[in-house]
Amino acid sequence: MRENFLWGGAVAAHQVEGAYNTDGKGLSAADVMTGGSRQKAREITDGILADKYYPNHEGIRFYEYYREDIRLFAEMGFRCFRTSIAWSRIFPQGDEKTPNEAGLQFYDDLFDELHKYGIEPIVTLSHFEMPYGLIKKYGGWRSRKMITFYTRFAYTVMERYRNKVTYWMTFNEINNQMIVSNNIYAFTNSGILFKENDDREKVVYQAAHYQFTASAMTVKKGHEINPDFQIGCMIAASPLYPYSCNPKDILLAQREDRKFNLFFADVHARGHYPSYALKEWERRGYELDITEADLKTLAQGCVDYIGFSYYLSGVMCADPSVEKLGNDLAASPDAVENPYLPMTPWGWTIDPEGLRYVLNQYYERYELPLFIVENGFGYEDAVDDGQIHDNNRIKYLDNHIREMVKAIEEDGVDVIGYTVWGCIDPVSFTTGEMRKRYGFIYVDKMDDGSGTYARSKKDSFYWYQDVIKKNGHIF
Ligand code: BGP
Repeated sequence: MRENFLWGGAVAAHQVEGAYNTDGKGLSAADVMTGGSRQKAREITDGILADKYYPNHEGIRFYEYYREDIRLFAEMGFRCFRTSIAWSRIFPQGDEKTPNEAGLQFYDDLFDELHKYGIEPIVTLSHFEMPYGLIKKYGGWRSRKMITFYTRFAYTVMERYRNKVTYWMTFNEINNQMIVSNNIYAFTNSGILFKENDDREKVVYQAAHYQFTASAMTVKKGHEINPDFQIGCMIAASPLYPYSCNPKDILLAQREDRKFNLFFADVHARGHYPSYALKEWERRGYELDITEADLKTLAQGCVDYIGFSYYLSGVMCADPSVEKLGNDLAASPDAVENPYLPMTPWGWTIDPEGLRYVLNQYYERYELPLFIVENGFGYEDAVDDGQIHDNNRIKYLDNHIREMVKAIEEDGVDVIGYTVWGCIDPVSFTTGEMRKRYGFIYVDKMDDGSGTYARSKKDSFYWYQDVIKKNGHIF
């Protein structure tokens, strides 16, 4: 383990801050998404409708409570805290020329508060919360103009916080949008609402190309602003296993793993398109808007590290007689259930060894430092006489940390840090619920927005404090 291993927690601005229209903030993609559940998908509405409930508008009022919350993070011994900068606080509509000073000031105060306790801020630039104005006016990342707006935002905040933030990530879970079976991922990643005649994958590849270009420009400029900056990508790493030793399953799993996971890391890490993707586009007759200048830019902006989230794994099966999952989580239409793994009540497989697997897979492929910037257990906690005994969460995290330590100490993988997702209960991204809780800190807010917003420590709070104290050697 690195001595200065970055133990901490992670959230995103839109899932915690609230204050959705305070101090000049504009609407973001997350502000037009209603509450939902595992059974009922969140709706994306055309602006804000009076009769709908939007859970991100209040978040958990972190905008108001952040000092108190950071004090609790410090008590756990956090060495870092990952959040995002809400783009729409800085450029409320997205296409302004000058930033909103009140928005910039908020993050100055937030980062200062973290540094007061020696907590390193880890910043995601775009985490599912692009300005809604850019979606309405330009169709989001369908438009090349987004490169200009995004880089203006990125350069502004990198200049402003050049001495306060070292670790950056350009786009959260950029590969999610490859799941085109519904609109939520393309909308949250790229502000794209699919039209009836869209070839959805083509639309997504085009948007991703503009994002890769913007990301590479950001990496390059970031290193000019401060050569110490560490700028990474952020991938939702969900390994896809073959269902059997039938070579058809092996090849299918390889193909789908590339498409849904590795393609995105390949471009960020290597600075060019992999041959398998170029062939795929050729076969499909895709002529994307990719210029020579863009390709040069990609080559000049390779990331310093690979940040990734890890929650679950999937299984690919080529045999048509085996029943397919056919749900949104499955990503690929050929995904089937894994008979060896349990699932959370939200249908996410629990696979600690998969974490060791992806750590090895990514390290071997890129030979770059890795940063596990999300891993966590979404579960409905019971409050028992003011106490929250979240043993399931402790078990989940414990098992994952053990596998990470094995990857580091037995396999030689270089890992920078580990931040637990939703270290304080956030609004769930996929469902908009509060009941799907992740935190070490409980927030008294319910799915309908009721509650006092009071914070209390769960049993996992003390457990994680001990993990950090022992630098992960908990066994
Ligand atoms: C990732 C996102 C986070 C987050 C997490 C858990 O996809 O980066 O924003 O919320 O997953 O997902 P959920 O909140 O839907 O349980």
